[in-house]
Amino acid sequence: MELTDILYEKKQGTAKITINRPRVYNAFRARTVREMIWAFRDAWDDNQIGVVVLTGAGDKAFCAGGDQKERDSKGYDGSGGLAGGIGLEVEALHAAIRNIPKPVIAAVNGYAIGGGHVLHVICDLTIASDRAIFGQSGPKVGSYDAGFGSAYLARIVGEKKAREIWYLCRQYTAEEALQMGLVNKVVSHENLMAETEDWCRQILEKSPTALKMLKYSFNADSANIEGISQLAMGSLAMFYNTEEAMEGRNAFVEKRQVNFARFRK
Ligand code: S0N
Repeated sequence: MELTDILYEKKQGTAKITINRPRVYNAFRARTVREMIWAFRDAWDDNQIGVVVLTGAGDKAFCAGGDQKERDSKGYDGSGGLAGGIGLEVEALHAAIRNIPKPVIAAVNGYAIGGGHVLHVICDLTIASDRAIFGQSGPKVGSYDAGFGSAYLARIVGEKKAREIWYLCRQYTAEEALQMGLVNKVVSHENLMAETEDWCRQILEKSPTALKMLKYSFNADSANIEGISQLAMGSLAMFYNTEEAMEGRNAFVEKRQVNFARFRK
């Protein structure tokens, strides 16, 4: 597959996927998601690969979620409606990260916001730069991930904190994320990749079958969220086709204050 939106490299047992759209803080569009799915499947099939690293290009962002400039009332690729869903294959991407039988490490090098935050939440492990910033922004821009983005997040940080994260759309420092158990380790920005490589080395020394079975076991307990996610993405496709959702998206793109007051009925 020709790759325009991600970088993909394989070295000494590690596959590294870098979202490469730094001008939009590595926000993803339909093509970006398709390329990431392809890369995860390639790493899945490659017996030389024992661990996958997901990161973002540049030093500003890991990923800022769905590209709001590519989104309209018909979703992210104009296909819209029930058949086209939201126009992003995010459920397939989430499934690839969860189901690849190898550990996936998010190396968070900056903003992890919205759908970008959900990506690191789903990864097995997260190592954060001390400049990383975490948060959900869906209710600000007329969107939500009511599947893994909320239900699985609550398992990690607890119900109260997960509700705070989504309802207030605050941003959290790497240290705050560490305190709430949202990341495994915080390191200086300069050491992010060296630390991540060290974790990869330690993983690669371990039994691949044991790691695979452990991952399946961890996943089994939250597997029901996949069904919730289907409902969530189905409802999101319908929600995108409303004035309320477009108000959120338009306010972000037009760089103005959002006004949802008229939708409180
Ligand atoms: C990341 C933020 C907080 C950074 O703020 P800052 O430092 O003030 O920089 P900006 O000037 O805002 O941004 C720099 C440039 O990057 C562009 N940009 C940033 N994010 C996006 C984006 N998501 N889409 C398109 N462009 C983006 C800016 O426009 C700017 O470029 P210029 O100067 O040329 O205009 C801040 O940028 C921010 O809040 N970004 C938006 C984050 C966001 O709302 N993401 C989507 C959130 N959606 C959800 O949470 C929905 C749930 C979900 O997870 C999901 C589920 C399924 C499918 C999709 C999604 C999804 O993520 O939408």
